[in-house]
Amino acid sequence: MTTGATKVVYQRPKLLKEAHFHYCPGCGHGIINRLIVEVLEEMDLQEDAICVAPAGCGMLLYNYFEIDVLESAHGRGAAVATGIKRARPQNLVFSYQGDGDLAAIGTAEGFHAANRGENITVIFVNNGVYGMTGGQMAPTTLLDMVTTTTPAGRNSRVAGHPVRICEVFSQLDGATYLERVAVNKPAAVVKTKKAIAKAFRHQLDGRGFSLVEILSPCPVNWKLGPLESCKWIDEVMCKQFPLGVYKDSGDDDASPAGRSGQTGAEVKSCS
Ligand SMILES: Cc1ncc(C[n+]2csc(CCOP(=O)(O)OP(=O)(O)O)c2C)c(N)n1
Ligand code: SF4
Ligand SMILES: [Mg+2]
Repeated sequence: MTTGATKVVYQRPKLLKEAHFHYCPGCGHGIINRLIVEVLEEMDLQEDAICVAPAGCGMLLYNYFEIDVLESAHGRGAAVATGIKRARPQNLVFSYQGDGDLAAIGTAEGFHAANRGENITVIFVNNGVYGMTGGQMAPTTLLDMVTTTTPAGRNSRVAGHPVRICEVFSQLDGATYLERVAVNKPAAVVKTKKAIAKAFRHQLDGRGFSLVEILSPCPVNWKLGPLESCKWIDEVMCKQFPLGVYKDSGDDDASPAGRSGQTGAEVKSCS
């Protein structure tokens, strides 16, 4: 759009309410929230989309999204989304979940929704910690990473290894689109938006379970500045969590037989 000599290249998405984000400076949640509503707006899904919000820093989504939002108990997002989608298959239903939410307390719900091939989308925000409750270790916390519950760094002998959700879920025949992206630099943000749009399209086409894992900075709990946090994702986090498409049923038949054997389609490093 052009107004006089001024070309408008960006404006606030209509589906983002006029509210101030409560997120800390440099947090990735705000970027991810904006991308989701941009995609919904561009796909004209305002009336059809239903979001299931988590317990975690993303819990106040109803303050920001101009769509229907339901709050779920901690970790139960994929189960709640399953119920809504089964009752209202005509709607686009997605859960928004942190790594504590999906990969710790909600492991069973997420894993089995993926295994059943529920036709829902999970937006999975991996910031390597329990952000909201003060930066405790999450299943995704890197080895040697200092958190409030691993003050000497995560030690695999007592605290296990970082859980890689895309890799784990890619073993499940019911999961048909899995991609890991990041929001630490402009090109990565563009890719993240494309991945969210692709996941929503996947659901609208009835192709089964889709999940977009997004590496997202939490500067406050990482004890890094916003810029350092973005660099840390590239230099450290991406080594443990390589970006890329882990599964994509593509044009294949979305029947269970057509869903299997598509793992590790296109896995890339960060840069
Ligand atoms: C049943 C239950 N157990 C524990 C909590 C406390 N709690 C709230 S959010 C949270 C962790 C959130 O971490 P994550 O899902 O990674 O989201 P983030 O804040 O990092 O985005 C926990 C343990 C809760 N709300 N409900
Ligand atoms: S604690 Fe971390 S995840 Fe939560 S709002 Fe602050 S920066 Fe974001
Ligand atoms: Mg987290």
